[in-house]
Amino acid sequence: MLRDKEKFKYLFIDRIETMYGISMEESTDIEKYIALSSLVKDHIYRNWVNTQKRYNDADAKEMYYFSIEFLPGKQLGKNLINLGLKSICNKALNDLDIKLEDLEIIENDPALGSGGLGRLGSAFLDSLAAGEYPGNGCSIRYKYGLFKQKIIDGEQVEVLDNWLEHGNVWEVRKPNKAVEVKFYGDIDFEEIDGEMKIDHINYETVLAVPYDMPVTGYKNETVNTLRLFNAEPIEDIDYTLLSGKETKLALDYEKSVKGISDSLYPDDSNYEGKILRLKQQYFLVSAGLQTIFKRFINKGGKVSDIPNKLAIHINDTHPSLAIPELMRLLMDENGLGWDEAWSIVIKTISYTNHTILPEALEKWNIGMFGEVLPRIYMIVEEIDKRFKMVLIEEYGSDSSKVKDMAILDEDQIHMAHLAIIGSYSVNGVAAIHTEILKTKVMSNFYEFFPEKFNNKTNGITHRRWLLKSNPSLTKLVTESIGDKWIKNPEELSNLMKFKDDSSFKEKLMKSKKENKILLGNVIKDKYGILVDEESIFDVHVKRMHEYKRQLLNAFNIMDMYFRIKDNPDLDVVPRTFMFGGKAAPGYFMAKRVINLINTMAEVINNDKDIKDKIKIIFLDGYDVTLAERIFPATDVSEQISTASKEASGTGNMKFMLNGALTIGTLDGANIEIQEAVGDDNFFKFGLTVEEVLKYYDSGGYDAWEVYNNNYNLKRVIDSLIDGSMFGAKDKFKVIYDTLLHHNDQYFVLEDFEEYKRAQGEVDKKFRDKSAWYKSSIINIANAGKFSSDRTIKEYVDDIWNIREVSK
Ligand code: 26W
Repeated sequence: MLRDKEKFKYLFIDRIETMYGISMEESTDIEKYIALSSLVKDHIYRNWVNTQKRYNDADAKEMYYFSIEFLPGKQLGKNLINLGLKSICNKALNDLDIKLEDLEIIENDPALGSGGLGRLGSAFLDSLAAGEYPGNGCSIRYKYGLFKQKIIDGEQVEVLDNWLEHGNVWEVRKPNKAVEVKFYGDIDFEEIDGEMKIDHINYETVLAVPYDMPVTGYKNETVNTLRLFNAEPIEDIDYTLLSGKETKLALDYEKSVKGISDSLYPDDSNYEGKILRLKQQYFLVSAGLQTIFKRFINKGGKVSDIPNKLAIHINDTHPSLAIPELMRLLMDENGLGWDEAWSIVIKTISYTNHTILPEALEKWNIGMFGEVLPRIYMIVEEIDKRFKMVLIEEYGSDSSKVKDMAILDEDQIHMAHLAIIGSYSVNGVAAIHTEILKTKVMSNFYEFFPEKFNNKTNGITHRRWLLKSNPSLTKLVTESIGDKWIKNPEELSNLMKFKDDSSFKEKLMKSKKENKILLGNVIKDKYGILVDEESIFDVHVKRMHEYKRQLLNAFNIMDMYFRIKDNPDLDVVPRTFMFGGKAAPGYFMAKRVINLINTMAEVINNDKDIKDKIKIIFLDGYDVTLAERIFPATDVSEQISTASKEASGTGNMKFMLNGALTIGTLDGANIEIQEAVGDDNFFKFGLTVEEVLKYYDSGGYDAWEVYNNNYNLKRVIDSLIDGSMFGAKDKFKVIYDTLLHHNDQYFVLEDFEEYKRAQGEVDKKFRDKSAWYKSSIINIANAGKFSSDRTIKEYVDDIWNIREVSK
């Protein structure tokens, strides 16, 4: 149908006419975008129905990936590529004087996530569909995504992200699949012919209405589902019939219900025990499991067969209430006994941990939890009681392990403990991270459940981060090694034969330059700043957090600035330093660092003595779509977290795939990237994980000492308060104090000199284009193993035990 240009043009024009009753010429870009997407959607929906049918016919085991966040990015471009319709669509629209990218801009990024965890979930769904695996996503249809970031007077300002302003053409509402989720109320016990009957009464009901989005596979006819739940009142309320008091009650009810799927919590590393967040988590798991259960039973599934037919994965602890909720469904709604139910749960649910930051680990207050979720609390209490019995059996009642591994301790519910106890698999997201879980953070659990712990190093979908977002490099790679790499990314290793090929290097340099010019145009249009594409594009984009050390990067730039002020003829390769990333609205220090970077940019970008040797840009509103512009244009990828703090990182993999060289600590997946490309092709520096953990365990780090023994560093730190750079005294005193008076928790001062050395090596190597692009080729060639296709294959084989179901 759509594979013929003339047919495509006819159907597109016809769709605008039939959708809006206007001619194509009269239509706006929004109407053109919606018409085009709805045309593509029809194609997808047919495959969607057939895929479901295929899974049913094959009686396939299906996996459901529960995540409080997903970051899918724009869908039109990706779907056109996956359907193999991109070029025909381009040609058809060109004939009609329409530029596809002008329509793609219309689509809003579904910003239903805050960072790495959400984006990883979306990469996994893409790789599951590409692999023809029956794997689906489950989350919340937030009305407002993660806030939009504006920088005003150098400060972050949060703006509501109304991503549904044009609706969401890709979703389909399924009211007939809606289910009820119960909050509050009381639990009633009733003895009926010897059986203890549990009854939940006086509860508040919220209707969970699914909105399904198709997840297309690459050039196969597989279409999986991302199900997003919307919270709605149980029935429409006719206020005209209500008294004053009733009206107030009804208004409160409606408000509290709608609030559940209103907006995503913007914090990505700091747990806040907010009731609404707890209601969101239970809303997600109860709605998700109820709809999955109903479908399973309707298909004739036997409850006892659930572990063989369903795999439920929880993306961090945020959906870990799936464990007690599945127990409730099995016992209260399917009449199973505790042991039978438990044996099903611990063979069905698996868990991934994404962070070791203590402040990110969820611990709900027992009082609040019990009030909001009375029945679930009873079940959690019983799980805790029974596990304590097992531990006492094993270690004796006075063992500290009993308390250390408890789910309920003091007045808190330790969600990570519940997740580990209730899952058959517990994985970290990079080799070093999993080691730290085993030896440090969860060592008691590893000793008790060694068989559950495994590593699954993260990955990225190369289809979005190369094929879609870097067409010039894609063309060069495919011309050189064919296009098998798209379905099998390890094929990229065939590029190694070009690492000393000067004509290939020429072409790669040309592609990089093209992408740098494209990004330069975006920066000129948006900020009016001219960037030199011959300069080193040195990029630091990720959430703002002290452990990610945007501050260390800033200090090195300030030092460079002072050294050029000392000696304006200082021979440095011009650098364009780019920063991007949102700070959680309540994260004061992260916001100070955003302000520092913007204030530095103001001073340095306009300082004549610097003669454009340094340019600093803070790219506001960092999201998936902006990232697609940035990675292809980057020379240096900043992965400089304090060793042991970054569980994996995934931006590091996207930069590598686009031929950027990494300057980084041996932290998270940086270690595996460095192992893959070798010392010569990775600028490593800084304390190792062992050294950092030793300092944390046995102290011995004195920030003042480092400060006092390093003139350049001292000058930089002093400029935070002495006005030498920012005029005003004490402009960044809070940063100064945190480093010196709170002993620099993230070792920014300790790693400064090493980082500076590594940046010196970057400068030196960049001058030798042949050497630089040899390393660039080696990075691209070794990026295949960091595809989420490899990661998903490991999850599928080692954890979920699902099989591909191809046409
Ligand atoms: C309770 C608040 C909260 C919200 C989100 C705490 C923690 C999170 C996420 C787990 C934070 C996150 O996104 N972690 C990142 O996950 C990526 C995917 O595995 C990793 O690559 C990053 O290293 C990790 O920081």
